[in-house]
Amino acid sequence: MREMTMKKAISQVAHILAPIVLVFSLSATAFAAAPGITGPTFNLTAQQAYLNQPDGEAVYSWGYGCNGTPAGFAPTLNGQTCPTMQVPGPTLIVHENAVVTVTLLNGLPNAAGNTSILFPGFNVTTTCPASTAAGAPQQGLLTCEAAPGGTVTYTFTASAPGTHAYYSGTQGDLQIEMGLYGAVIVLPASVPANCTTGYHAANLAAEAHWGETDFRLSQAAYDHPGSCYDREYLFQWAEMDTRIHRQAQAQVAARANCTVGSAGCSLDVQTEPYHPAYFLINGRSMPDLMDPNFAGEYPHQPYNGNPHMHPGELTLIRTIGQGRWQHPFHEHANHVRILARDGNLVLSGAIANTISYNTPGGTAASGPPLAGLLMFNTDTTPGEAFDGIFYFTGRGLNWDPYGHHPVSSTNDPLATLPCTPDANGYNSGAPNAVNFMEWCQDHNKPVQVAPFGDVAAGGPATLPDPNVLTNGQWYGGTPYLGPDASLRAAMPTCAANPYGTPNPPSANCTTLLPSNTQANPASERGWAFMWHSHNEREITTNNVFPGGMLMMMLVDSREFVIDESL
Ligand SMILES: [Cu+2]
Repeated sequence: MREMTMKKAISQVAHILAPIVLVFSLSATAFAAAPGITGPTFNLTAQQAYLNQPDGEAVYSWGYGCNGTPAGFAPTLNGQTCPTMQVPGPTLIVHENAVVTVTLLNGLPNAAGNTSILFPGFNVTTTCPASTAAGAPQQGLLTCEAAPGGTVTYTFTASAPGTHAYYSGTQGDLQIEMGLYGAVIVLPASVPANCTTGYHAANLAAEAHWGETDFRLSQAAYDHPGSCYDREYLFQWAEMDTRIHRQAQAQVAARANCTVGSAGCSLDVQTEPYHPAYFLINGRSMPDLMDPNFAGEYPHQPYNGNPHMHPGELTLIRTIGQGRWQHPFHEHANHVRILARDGNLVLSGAIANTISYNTPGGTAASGPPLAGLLMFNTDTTPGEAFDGIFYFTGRGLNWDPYGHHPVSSTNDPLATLPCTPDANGYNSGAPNAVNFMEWCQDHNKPVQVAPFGDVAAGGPATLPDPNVLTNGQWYGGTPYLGPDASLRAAMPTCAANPYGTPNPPSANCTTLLPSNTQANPASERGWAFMWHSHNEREITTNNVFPGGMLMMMLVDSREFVIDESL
């Protein structure tokens, strides 16, 4: 009963919000990638600025940014910048064994006091700066600190590849909450040979055929044959309690330009009880996170959350819990195989334990086998990172995702594409085809029941009339992938099977448009899946649904070019 009421309330809110959501989502098509700056020398600054939220709020925050132009950006994306303050901080991209130097300038207001950075998992060396004349201590509880206006330098060797967090080591309950956190990505020194064989080779051939650019930072996440990947994204999860931010803002204003070290030149912000109102992925809330990387509307929130992938691509999901709460991150469409936690590969037995096995990319390898869990829900844990491998092929749907059918028709030439199963059952030998990596066992199985299906027994489902699917751009759309998807999704209003020769779809024969969550290109015929927090409270923005930790993942059929530079 209570649940019913709650659902009703949510659906009413959703109805009221629908026009607003539509306005927000009519932005340019956005893609994601895992953008960052390259080292191994980084000059960062900690500064204050305002973070934009979809309800119109601009929340006073602190963040790390670039102190000067960085050595480089990776990958190359449109409009890339490194502002003096951003949340999350710039992603620091380095190679294994590099000697990394990070110099931090404390550009926070004087009243905010000292600040610092921790690099958990690395052996950091640092020489604490001499105390300032004002007497501010430079040796904090956890690491050397920079006084307001001062700098501190940290040096460490990027001893092992993987995804790591960095964050403030000073007054963490306040400074991390205010936004002082970011990611370090360490790329392996060498790439395992099998990353360019098997399915990875076929994916590269498909990419070349369709003219797609490779936006990966590497071809493997680790020095391990089971860690090759075809695409990658980084997601940093955190939440914000605006009462803390407002207190900090008011106290900073009241003590503007106070003398460092003098009595009263400090903050006394209450960080408990904790009641976050904003739930962020990469510093943005839904739907803002689906706008492009480096979008001008978010000068201090440059990183987005809008993953795309093609069927069969092994997608590396780098995730860090940067907030104070654990968040149940659920990736719809498939489970996630955990590869590593905090840069530690999850292996079975000793490193020396060597067996022969097949990698997720379909190639033979030998070495210590991976032992990570296959997870329905991948919790983010505060301060902890995980790397996982996700892929989607449509296997097990029990219908043909491309709408192929056994009745050949000149009206629908793509409907006769072949599907030749490899040893694993996929159409992997056809990198030039729209249905590359189709799961052949479901080939030619239409989704619709007779008379609209093409098999005598009908398909597994009857499609609804499109007239009932009027939820703006937030509707499921055609059940088919590919350039011909809307043509294939003929509705029960059709007088006859539109693909029965020789009739083309008639005027009575309404078809479903593709599944879209934004004003995506007309050529995009993908499926959208929600990737979100499974805590309903966290898919709100300041208590209004939908918002918060909610992004859309798009599976785009192979002919659609995923351009992550946009
Ligand atoms: Cu879910």
